[in-house]
Amino acid sequence: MKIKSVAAYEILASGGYPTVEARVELESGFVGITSVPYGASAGSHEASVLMDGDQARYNGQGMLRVVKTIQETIAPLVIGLDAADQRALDETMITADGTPNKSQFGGNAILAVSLAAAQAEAAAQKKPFYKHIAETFQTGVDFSNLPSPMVVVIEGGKHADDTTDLQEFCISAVGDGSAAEKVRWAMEAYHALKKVLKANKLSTNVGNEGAFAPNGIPSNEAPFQYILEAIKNAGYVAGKDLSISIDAAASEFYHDGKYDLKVEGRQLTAAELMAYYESWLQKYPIATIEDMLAEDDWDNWVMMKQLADKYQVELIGDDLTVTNQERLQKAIDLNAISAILIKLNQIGTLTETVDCCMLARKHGLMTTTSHRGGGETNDAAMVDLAVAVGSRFIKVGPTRGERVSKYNRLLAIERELRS
Ligand code: 2PG
Ligand code: MG
Repeated sequence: MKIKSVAAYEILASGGYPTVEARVELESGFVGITSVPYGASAGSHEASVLMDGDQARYNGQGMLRVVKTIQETIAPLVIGLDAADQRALDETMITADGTPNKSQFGGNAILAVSLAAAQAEAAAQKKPFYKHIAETFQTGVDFSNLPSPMVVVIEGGKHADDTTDLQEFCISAVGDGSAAEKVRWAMEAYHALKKVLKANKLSTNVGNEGAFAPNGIPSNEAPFQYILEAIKNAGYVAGKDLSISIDAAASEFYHDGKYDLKVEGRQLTAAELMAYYESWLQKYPIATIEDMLAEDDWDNWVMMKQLADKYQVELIGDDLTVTNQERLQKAIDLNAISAILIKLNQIGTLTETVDCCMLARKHGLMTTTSHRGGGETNDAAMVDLAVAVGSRFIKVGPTRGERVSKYNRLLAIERELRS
């Protein structure tokens, strides 16, 4: 079905700053509407998130330029194209942009149109979005295993003030059960965690992603104890039903060759940091670890992978790999990761995102599809993507509308598939 019109709007994202929404209408009258998120601790190799830079509006973070690019430059390129040929549509935009990181149009502009066109085509074909993605790219996923929740429960780093240097501590459902049951287990443990934090005289205010961001936490290790206690208090078995996942987002505390753990007043070399991590791997039921080292510290990533293998923990690349097939291929060649975080806006088109997931799958790497910490919207396309490519987990915060919309989408997909 041919694209008839493309419109774009400046809307608000969860952080109170703008993002962009695109609306694509097909000649048949079917419509797709999508908004795109962006990161707070974005990797430097990600597709560009173009902002206006006009300090008179939204501290320079307006989206009027992106809206204009979509309406005046991208729309004429794609109007008349067949929305069923997603690959050709995305390639048209990539080629016209012509830069390695989509900085001409903005990755946010291109992704908004890419996803809105895909949603319009799914509507035209009267298919749920995950099925449309799976069929368009022949992912071969049969939906018998839906992604499990990886719920961010404590956040620090760039997502909150005066708390852990590590960015995220998550509760991941690893036991057998339906998606609805797993969401419930993880959320019950999250609520139990509130009591544990209070008992330890820590604040239960929340950070960017709706997870607890306890000020004055004594160390980067303390959350493990609190989470273990919470899992137990909620009536679950750590390591069997629920496990711990962490995302260090280590690029954010890497300065001049050292890893600066402010909360502990220590500056560590990569080797010292990995020895510290190993003490955690020995003690705690950890399922996955992410971005434990900086985004270009490749040699140490290789060492970290050996450590992860020793303790049978999945090592996820995020800022390292940025949903980019070239960086993923390098990580595979070096044996630097066993898993990859997937974020649509890191690369900027649906086609490249699915291709990256398929490359990971071909090499036996699991995928975890993720929300963003800077600005999210209620758009839940990331969940349909996760289902379509067979991601093991979706990583999303536990509270606030733009986070629970993702879990609610997962529940809706499960209801539809199992009814
Ligand atoms: C991450 C993400 C999501 P941000 O590092 O995995 O939690 O954070 O979107 O800020 O990059
Ligand atoms: Mg990360």
